[in-house]
Amino acid sequence: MLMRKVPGFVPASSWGLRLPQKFLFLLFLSGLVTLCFGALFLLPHSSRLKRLFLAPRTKQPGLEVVPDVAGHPPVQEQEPPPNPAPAAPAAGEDDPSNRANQLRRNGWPRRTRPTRPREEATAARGNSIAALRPRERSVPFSFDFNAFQSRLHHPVLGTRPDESKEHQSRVHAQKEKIKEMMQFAWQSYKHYAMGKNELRPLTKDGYEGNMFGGLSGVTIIDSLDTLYLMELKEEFQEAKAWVEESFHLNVSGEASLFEVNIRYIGGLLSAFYLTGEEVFRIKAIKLGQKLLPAFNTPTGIPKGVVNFKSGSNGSWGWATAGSSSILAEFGSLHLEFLHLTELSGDQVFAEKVRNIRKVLQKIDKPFGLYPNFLSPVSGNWVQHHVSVGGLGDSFYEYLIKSWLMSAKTDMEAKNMYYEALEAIETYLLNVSPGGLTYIAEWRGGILDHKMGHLACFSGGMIALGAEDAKEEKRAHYRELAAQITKTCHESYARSDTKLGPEAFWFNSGREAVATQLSESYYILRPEVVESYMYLWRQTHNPIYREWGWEVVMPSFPQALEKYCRTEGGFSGIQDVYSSIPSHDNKQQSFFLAETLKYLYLLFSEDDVLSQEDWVFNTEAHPLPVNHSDSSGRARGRH
Ligand code: DMJ
Repeated sequence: MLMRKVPGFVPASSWGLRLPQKFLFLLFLSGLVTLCFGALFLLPHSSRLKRLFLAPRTKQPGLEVVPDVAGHPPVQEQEPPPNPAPAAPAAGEDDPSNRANQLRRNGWPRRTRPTRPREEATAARGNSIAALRPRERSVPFSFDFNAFQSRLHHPVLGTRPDESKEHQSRVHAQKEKIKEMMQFAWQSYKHYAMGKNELRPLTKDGYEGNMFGGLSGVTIIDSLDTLYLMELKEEFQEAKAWVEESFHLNVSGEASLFEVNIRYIGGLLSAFYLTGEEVFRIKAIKLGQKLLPAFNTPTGIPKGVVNFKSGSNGSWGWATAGSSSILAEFGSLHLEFLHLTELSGDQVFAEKVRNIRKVLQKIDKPFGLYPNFLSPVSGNWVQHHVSVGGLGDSFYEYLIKSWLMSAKTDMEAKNMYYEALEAIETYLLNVSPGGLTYIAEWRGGILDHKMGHLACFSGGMIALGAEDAKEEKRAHYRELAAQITKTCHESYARSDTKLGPEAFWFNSGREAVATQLSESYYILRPEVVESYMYLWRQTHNPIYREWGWEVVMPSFPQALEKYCRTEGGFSGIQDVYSSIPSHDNKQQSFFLAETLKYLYLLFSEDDVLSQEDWVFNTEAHPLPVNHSDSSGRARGRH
């Protein structure tokens, strides 16, 4: 059909549009498309959309952190952490005077001075500060180290004994042996792995692991105070030089809040309190600041993983499918964070951990027990699994130590500790048919009759807290501490190597032994000798020194010296019931921080790192008690 041209008439398109209309429509459409793309890329919080539209979901390798040392199960693949939500304001956050009062009430009065210029603070102490990178130097606050030292009741390393007599004593030889082991562990690490996180003694190299967000040298930081304590001066200087020159904080990986806190921050704080070297104080504070994004949750209960680059946080995939924070992790920050506030003048650290307490105080506790999994979003328990071993352990430890570190003024911590202990005794404590006392694990009312190696610290903890319990409970707690420690000793004594398994059971006629190979390994853990040390200091019963020596090398060499010492350093073993050692090729940093330190202290006088002046964090780093009196009695060497 012929279409007649009519003037002024524009043929209609198939949609019935004329040309100008079509043009306008296309203009509108292209504007819309541009707007949508702009929104996709520019609007905040668009990462989920981007992921959804632009790429298939990929694995986040960095989030697969395996905190094997804390006895946690292996980590599953993680969801990327959600965008940080604002932290709930801590009590009195908006009112500074309120804040100071709260701190005082919690037994931690501020002894801070007005902010001084950086140069002055720098001049105040040594040359170490010069080695810091410019960005790491800016902590505008100083701490009066001399005043702190004068408040100690004992010289840090004790009163020097009469050397002529001391040298002949057996105890002196035992101490020297442990010192030699430390020297060997340090030299091996230095030789094969200096600067790496830990040593692999069989392959004679180092490895970084994936718990520390790209931070290096955890063995060095963990060793500083042990080297200082043992007066290994040259080695201490090597470690310090590394911290000054090579310990960089500008890293950008994903880290475990708990592990960085107990090992790095704890190690640096102790090194500062022992030496007064500014480099340790400043690096501890800077690192503390890097951990703060973990607390950006609706409740202020921190998540377990912090991303140093983006400042986002996340939970462990294995912790109830990524929905929980772990009691032992968020419950083991209090000691270090109070000291970060003390040394920085910045209240933020203390406020974060006070808020954790507040949440825990408010929440209902099943039968007075604290389950191991808590949602940082809702502030509710996620699962009713209770344990004094892995996942729960150092939460209880930090309650009694907060009380002690506050010079016995933090009543809240004291009450929480004794109430928790009472509930543990009622629901978890058991005695085996063979008469061994143990603390079982509780799953919503059902008991697993097993104790982990990690739970063996509890003998020492209960001994440490016995003195401040109600009068009528003191003797009972002392006895309980002794019984639990005896059980843990049995778990060592019943193995071929005289070293204890990772977990041991009390069922089907078996007592204090592992029931499968997967629980039979020993990774140089400290908890059993830690308890020997506390029990020795409380009772002076020689059995604890005997048991401690059995771990090193009893009459015929066994245990650490025979089974764990290799040409390239100390190694864990796969099976404590086999006298042909199969090594795991790891010299854990806590072996130098804790196991060797507690052994050394077991054979030292009580005034060496005296319990009157110091508490040990859960990685055995000594932190000072907050003596508020200025009438220090410390004399002699420091
Ligand atoms: C250490 O890192 C700490 O003692 C922590 O509290 C638990 N586990 C290891 C040692 O076994």
